[in-house]
Amino acid sequence: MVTTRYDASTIQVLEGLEAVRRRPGMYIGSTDIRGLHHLIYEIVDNSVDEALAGFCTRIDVTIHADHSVTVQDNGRGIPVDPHPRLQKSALEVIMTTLHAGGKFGGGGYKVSGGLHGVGASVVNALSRWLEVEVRRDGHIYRQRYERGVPVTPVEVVGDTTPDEHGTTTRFLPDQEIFRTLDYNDEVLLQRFREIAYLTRGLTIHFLDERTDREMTFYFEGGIISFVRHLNRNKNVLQPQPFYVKREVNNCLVEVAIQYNDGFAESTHAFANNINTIDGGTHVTGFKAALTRTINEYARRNGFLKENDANLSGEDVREGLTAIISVMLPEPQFEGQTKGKLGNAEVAGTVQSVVYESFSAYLEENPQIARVIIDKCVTAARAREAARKARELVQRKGALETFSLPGKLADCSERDPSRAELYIVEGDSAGGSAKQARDRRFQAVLPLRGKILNVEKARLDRMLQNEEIRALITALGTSIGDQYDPAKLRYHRIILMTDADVDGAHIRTLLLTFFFRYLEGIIVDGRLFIAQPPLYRLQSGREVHYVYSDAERDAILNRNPEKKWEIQRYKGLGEMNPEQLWETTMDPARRTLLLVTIEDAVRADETFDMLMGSAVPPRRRFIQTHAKEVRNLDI
Ligand code: 28F
Repeated sequence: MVTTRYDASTIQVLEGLEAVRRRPGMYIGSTDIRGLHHLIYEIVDNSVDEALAGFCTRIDVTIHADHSVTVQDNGRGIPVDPHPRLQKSALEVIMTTLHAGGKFGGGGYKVSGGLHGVGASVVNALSRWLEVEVRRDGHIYRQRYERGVPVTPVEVVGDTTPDEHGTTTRFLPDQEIFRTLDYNDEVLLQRFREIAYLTRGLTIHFLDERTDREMTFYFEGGIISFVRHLNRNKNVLQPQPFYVKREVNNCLVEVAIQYNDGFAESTHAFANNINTIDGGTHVTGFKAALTRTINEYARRNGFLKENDANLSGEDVREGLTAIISVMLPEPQFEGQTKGKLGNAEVAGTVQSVVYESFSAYLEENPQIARVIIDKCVTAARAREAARKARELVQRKGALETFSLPGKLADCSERDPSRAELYIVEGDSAGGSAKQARDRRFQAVLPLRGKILNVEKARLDRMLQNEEIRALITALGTSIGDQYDPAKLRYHRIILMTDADVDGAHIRTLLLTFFFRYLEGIIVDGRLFIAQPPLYRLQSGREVHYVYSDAERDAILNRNPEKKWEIQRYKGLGEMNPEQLWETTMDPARRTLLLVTIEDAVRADETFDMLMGSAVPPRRRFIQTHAKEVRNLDI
């Protein structure tokens, strides 16, 4: 400790640091890569607070080769004046006292990082070393800490000019605490992009000196740009997104809405820049206002007759892309992952802001209102039709599992946890798979040609599609909100399609279908992709099945003297049942790719681009990525 006086505040500081280092998970959630990223988010959030207060326009984040991180902002600079009571610089107090420096009081909002603003002192305690440089009042001040303990006083190290101001913090996470110092650029960039969308006009620049990866985020349009980004591959119903920003009883409400002609809802909600993935009162208020506004407008303007039922929340959110962002001084987060906003008063605030502004928007833009209301009314009709179709189908019991589709070659195993279903593209490959399989625990369902493009078809039409009904019946769980995992007849579902463009296309369609209507199967880790071999190499009696060009070259280079017969497999149908079994279906020798939600989301986006109704990007994708499309690896 630098201070000579060993007073109460010094003891409090040491106890605080000790507590943080003893149980870091209490403060930053974990000490794996997520906790490592939280250190960066905490420091960045302090700069974001400066931006929200209106004093910072740029944040630079740099990852250095030595795994230390620098965050720099051009805000006012952390105050350095001596703390009246503690005889220490305000800077040292803020950097070494837990929960110090809370920026409330001045009417400003404090965004809190994923773990709700534990503050820079926690980062300091968990860093091998940390240095802060403050440019303000014409000077450059600096202080250095090691494991949170000051090892220098706050000292003037130079002069600065009035337009060179702000705070720079550089720190090296302590390897005694963190198992890995290997930051993940993608994850960090995703969070910085989100922050830039949520803080219009703020520039966030990222540089990873380990890879020279550099990226700048700046969105003049803020959350308007955010909804445009989410709709980038879709046909939108409004040329400009709807936007409102209003502060009501100390709660800042900001909402952007832009409908597209699809069926999926894509709403993202934030409270103090935290992505509230489990929703909360701000989302409840938003949904209530949207449903009420659209129903009232539809009735007032003759879209709904007297005795028509109200449009449901689901109807009014079909094709909706929306960003809800609220800022409040004392946010309460609930749930295991703290992803849900609990403040009760926010529901009413958001509801009134959205109801008043969106009603006015529809009144002022009758043509846009007509397009939106028409879509909601059509959705209600389709929902009604789907309900009737489902009842009709269920009355006939066709969707129930007792009448399985003819083409399903079922297995004898009755215990789902030991049974697996191969969904095979094309009847020839299907035939080959039926012969190759082990019928005790492997079922095969051949899917003829391109199953219906689920993106375009509404639920009712999809239910009538033969391929889809066969699949739903074979799985046994029903779909969407009727999905019941307990009825799943196979605990491993394996997509086996050709390695060519068509196969990749079918795989994308199937992944989209599972993602949209059977997400539980992906979340439970039960959806896989079979890996058929790309080549068969033979020299004399020696045979190799290889799964990549690299593997092929490795074998050829290892035996340059040998003469190889190389067969490239274009489709599953080129393999005889024995080969299909030993290379792709035998659990002892096959390779299966587990489908994760990220894969499904990527497939959904790729699918959307390839199959969505917005034409240009699809053409661009195929033209510019033509060679990859063959190996569209979803
Ligand atoms: C790289 C990390 O931490 N930037 C920060 C400021 C600016 C002020 C401030 C911070 C404690 C209780 C006020 C300056 N002048 N970047 C950062 N920039 N903290 S952290 O004040 C904290 C004080 O409230 C600041 C006038 N008011 C506030």
